[in-house]
Amino acid sequence: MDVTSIETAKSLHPKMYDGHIQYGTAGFRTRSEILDHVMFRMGLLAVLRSKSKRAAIGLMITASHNEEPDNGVKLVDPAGEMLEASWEKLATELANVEDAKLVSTLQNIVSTQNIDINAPANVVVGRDTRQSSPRLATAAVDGIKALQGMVNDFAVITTPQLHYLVVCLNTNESYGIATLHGYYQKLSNAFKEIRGSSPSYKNYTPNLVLDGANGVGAIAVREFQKYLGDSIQIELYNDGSGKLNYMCGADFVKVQQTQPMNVPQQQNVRCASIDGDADRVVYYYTDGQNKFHLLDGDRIATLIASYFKELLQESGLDLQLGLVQTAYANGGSTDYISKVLKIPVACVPTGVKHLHHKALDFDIGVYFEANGHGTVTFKESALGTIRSAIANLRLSETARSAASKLLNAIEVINQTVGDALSDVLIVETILHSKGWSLADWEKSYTDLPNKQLKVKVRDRNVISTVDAERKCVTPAGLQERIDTLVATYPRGRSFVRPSGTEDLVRVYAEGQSVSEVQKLATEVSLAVYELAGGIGPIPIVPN
Ligand code: 16G
Ligand code: MG
Repeated sequence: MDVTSIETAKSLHPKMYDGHIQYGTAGFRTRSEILDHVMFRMGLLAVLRSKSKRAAIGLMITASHNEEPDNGVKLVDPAGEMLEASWEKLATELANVEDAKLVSTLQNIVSTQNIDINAPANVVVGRDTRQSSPRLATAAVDGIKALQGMVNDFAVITTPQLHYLVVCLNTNESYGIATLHGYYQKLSNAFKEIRGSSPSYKNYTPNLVLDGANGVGAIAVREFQKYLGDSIQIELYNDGSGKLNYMCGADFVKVQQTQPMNVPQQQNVRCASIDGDADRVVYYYTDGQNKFHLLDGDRIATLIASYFKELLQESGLDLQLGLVQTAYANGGSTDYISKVLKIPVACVPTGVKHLHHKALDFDIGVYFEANGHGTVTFKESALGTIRSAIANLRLSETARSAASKLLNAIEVINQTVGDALSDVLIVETILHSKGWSLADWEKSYTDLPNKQLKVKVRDRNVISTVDAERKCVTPAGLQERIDTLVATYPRGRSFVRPSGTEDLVRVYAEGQSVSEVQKLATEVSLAVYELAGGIGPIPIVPN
């Protein structure tokens, strides 16, 4: 290890912040002004991870849907997955040690992880459009170079594009070409292939209003449109000229259940919102009575799963299809999946890594968080089975054509991580093939009214949960209180969990009517406030 080069670079990125910061569900995420030394150190850690895995590692600078002054960083493992949990601990340790202990901490990681320090390292760097991102990218690059890693800087890209690039580089490009051109081309070619020459069909029209959250996704959408040609026309709002994530974007629309700023309110027009780093998407429309209708991640999951189920049936392929959700999934969707679609459904804790991991258990695993983050994973063996079916001339024309459609749909999907733009293309593909408007799609099941609240407490870690976050075990007595409250509401359900991205506790409630849900959410929030050390104003609906 070249200690002099680390010491020199370190002097440019001294630790100026005394508080403790933690690598959470989506990496480090906090106010951008305290992140310089963290970025530098994550550059160093990415090199060690790359050496240890003998593969390219991704480093993405973004705070996703957070407000513009925040920023963050996450590392992406070789197969496009989130950083392995044991390394999250190393990341937290490295980010918090005093400058004087930086080198010894690195040396410790090298020895405990058996890293060959002379192995090559390749770090793929990307960043979002935040003002602080170029400065923080420089800090990360300084870290990578201080440990003699190779920097593959793609500058401003979406988070899912970074995941895609990492996977391409680590699979000798068998997954796709490791350039942005390769990304756009792979997805758009497959999309156009399935769509064929008739973009309109029954109630489906090839026009989409898209809210780009004033983020990096807006840049990618403009680029995408060039590749998509006439197959679909995307009308872009919040295209980057306004304030990032401010009253717009997928998170705003999902939580507020309302139209984002600047998107014209027109009746029965198909709209979608993506988030600040383009890894989430939700759909919505306003009906003839000016009522707002949200089609969130649960809806997208059921749409995709039902489409795949149909294609599997038509092609006669015996592949196991499964769906993965979190506690936030609407009870209406879970009932529909298990009782109507009859597809196995699993529930895991919040955070993409949990969903992704579970999805890999199935031949075809559809996973989505209600907030619109999700994708589909396919086992290599399943792809082989589908390819053989296409080539098997003894199968009927219908079966082979269904298998082909399945393969094309797979090509449209960015399997490496939830990707708002790829998700838009797959949703558009399915709506087109069914000839559906959003109202047609919405008919499949009814969402139960639901409400989310936030409660500020002294220490959110006093709340601990089990059963995929659906039950809390501490503080004592809280779960009993929740159970008693929930029991008084027909179809009532509620759970609480400490946020992984903000210093607060989240409360979720659902039930049969809006007024009941608001009451339940407020009552549960008060119970948290009382039993988990609430501070600040007492939470009540609306949040
Ligand atoms: C992060 C997660 C997202 C999760 C959210 C929950 C990733 C890449 N992102 O954004 O999946 O829904 O955190 O936030 O894992 P919360 O813990 O603050 O509710
Ligand atoms: Mg995001």
